Amino acid sequence: MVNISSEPQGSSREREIVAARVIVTSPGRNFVTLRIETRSGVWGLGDATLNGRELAVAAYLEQHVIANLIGRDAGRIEDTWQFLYRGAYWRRGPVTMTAIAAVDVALWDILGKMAGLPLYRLLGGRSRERVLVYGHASGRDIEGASAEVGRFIAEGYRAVRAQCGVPGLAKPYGVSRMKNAYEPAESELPLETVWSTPGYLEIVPRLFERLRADHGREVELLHDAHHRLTPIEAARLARDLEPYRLFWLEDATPAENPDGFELIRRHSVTPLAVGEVFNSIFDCRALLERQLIDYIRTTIVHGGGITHVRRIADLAALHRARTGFHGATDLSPVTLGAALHFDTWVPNFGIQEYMRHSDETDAVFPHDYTFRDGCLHCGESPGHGVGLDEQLAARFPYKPRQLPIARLPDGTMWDW
Ligand code: EZ4
Ligand code: CO
Repeated sequence: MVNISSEPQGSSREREIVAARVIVTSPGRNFVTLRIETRSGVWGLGDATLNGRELAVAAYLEQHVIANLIGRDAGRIEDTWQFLYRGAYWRRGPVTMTAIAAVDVALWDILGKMAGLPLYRLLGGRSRERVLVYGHASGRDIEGASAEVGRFIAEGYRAVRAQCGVPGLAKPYGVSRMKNAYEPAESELPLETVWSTPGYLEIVPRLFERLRADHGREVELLHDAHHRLTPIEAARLARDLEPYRLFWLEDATPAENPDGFELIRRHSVTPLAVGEVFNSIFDCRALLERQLIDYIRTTIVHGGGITHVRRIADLAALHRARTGFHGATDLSPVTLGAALHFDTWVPNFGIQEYMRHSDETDAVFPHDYTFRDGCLHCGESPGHGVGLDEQLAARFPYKPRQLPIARLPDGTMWDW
């Protein structure tokens, strides 16, 4: 064995993983966090939250992963990733890749703390001064949505996602009922919502026409169709939205079949974003290689961690696609912190989604990132800069919650 005790990041004995555990907490919504500890006492955190399926990932980690981590060198991040991915034989899938991501991010956090460096510096240093984010505005009607977009602009946002109610539909995706942020996983069993496409295709172009009239051309506007449209319907919407110059149209149609995006592309130049439900580079590959999308949304927590998502970002860069990480509130502050370091480094950054976490969530996960002038700024503390107050976390026990489902008016199961 080579003597590596003089390595700046501690000796291999100091880096040995001696403990790992899963913390489940629900400060307003459920979060699963993995905490890995080394012999030196340095510890790291990784997010393992998979909305509506949280305990599957917790069990995957507790029952099948943690015992494999004990005794390993925390500095061998790549080897640990390959061990968990290749070694398990059963590859990919949201549960597996979220569990791997939790380990990966916790190890990067440990590496940063041992090196005394913020994560973005480990990745290769700063590529930009700030991280452009977009917020979520919604309203029951066009009027309300436009007022809400105005409030975001007044708060300094330069990019806003806008959703509005559809006449005749009680609960369309993305429209909050109260003033508080939109939180879809709000019932123990899935809430049944009704979906109908024709009214939606009518109102969305009128919403954006109004938003441009009210708020001008400068603000970046985004929209999420949340997998509700068939490819030809998505093509129509993308074409109808062209005059309003969207930053992107998200999840225009389900992406299992990349040919759907080919069809949209043939008809429209509205930029397309997709990938928040992807979990590996293989989900992204055809869409990127065939230049069918402009922004890739696959994020650290569901895409196997930093080690894997940076490969996705590199593949995207080959095809001039940029990152636009998912950042809804079901991605914990640990993921947001790690994402902001990634966003600060990655050369082909596009935008970062940002839905503010609740005050309870922020208290349970103290962090050093800050919001200023429509942008987020990662902190300078070592690692990803997000902690966990376990005593406080224990005061918020897990609550079973599932995402809603959507059916057509005749009862046919549809994509939510
Ligand atoms: O529905 O994160 O762009 N953001 C979204 C989110 C997702 C939730 C699912 O867990 O589409 O609101
Ligand atoms: Co989305």
